[in-house]
Amino acid sequence: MNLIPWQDKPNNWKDILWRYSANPIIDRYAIPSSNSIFNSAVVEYKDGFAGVFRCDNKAVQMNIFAGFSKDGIHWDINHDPIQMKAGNTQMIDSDYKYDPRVVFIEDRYWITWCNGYHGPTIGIGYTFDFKEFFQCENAFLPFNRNGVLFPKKINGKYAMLSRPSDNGHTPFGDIYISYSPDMKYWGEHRCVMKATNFEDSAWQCTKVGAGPIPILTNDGWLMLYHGVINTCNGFRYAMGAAILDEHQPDIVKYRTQPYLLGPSELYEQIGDVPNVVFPCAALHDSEEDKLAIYYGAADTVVALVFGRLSEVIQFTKENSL
Ligand code: BMA
Repeated sequence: MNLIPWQDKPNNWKDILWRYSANPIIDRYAIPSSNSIFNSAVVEYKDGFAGVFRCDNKAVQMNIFAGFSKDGIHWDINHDPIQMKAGNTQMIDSDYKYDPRVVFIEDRYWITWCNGYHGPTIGIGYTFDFKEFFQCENAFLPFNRNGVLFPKKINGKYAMLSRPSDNGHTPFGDIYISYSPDMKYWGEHRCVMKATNFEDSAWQCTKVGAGPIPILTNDGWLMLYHGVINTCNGFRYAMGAAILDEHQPDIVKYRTQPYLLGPSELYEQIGDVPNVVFPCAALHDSEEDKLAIYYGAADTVVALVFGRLSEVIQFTKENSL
């Protein structure tokens, strides 16, 4: 167990989550080619951390890059994008790659991302060492985004959340779950959670999408997710939490009516796409009751926010829709 990034809650702090005081942790120009680095995923790796980063270049082409860190805060991101080799199929086209998630299951690190194959769908790959990467079959038909694997099999099958979408800036979006015996063929698609009615909880009334890898707790799977409202100035992305049944995760036990994190700092409100917080990864330490969430801010930089796992769960139960 590595020491995950951490800062204590500031005195007199009222919210459930508190931001890292030196946010953002990754600058938009952190590698020579980048226009922006955001919506990225990290995991514990060896005696430190590894990650897969979304770096859009200055032609604003989207791709994913491997990176390493000793403390989870200061990152060395490779200057060249990940080159995939053929995994469980022949090489398939990938016009672009973005919004990665990473999870260790059984013997390797699995990566999902939004893969450009006649429009966005969910790409899957794996690595053992963050040096050599293998690309597998796409999980779904286009169009789909926000593919997020569970960290272990459920009822003997791999499980993945996703959000069917359109080819543009989708004005709708609900979270589904699908199962696979082998990481190649996906089925048993079930609806998990829909966007809300405007009157009930407006910040998540346009679309919702899964964020970090779900975390198993005594109450079920903690699923952090983004919710979107369409305002007169465009979409606004905030983060909420839901708790899904451990054995049948299409059952939503609780779901926050208020958001847990909304775009309110300048680096969240100003950037290439204003008013976006977009979580893609979380590190946790159950014994120490610590949670560190990585999120893209304004589609420009990566930032970090902390919380107590127990407080997030209690808040989710007490403020449920
Ligand atoms: C979504 C994706 C995300 C992005 C968000 C806000 O459709 O493109 O990568 O953060 O829009 O622009």
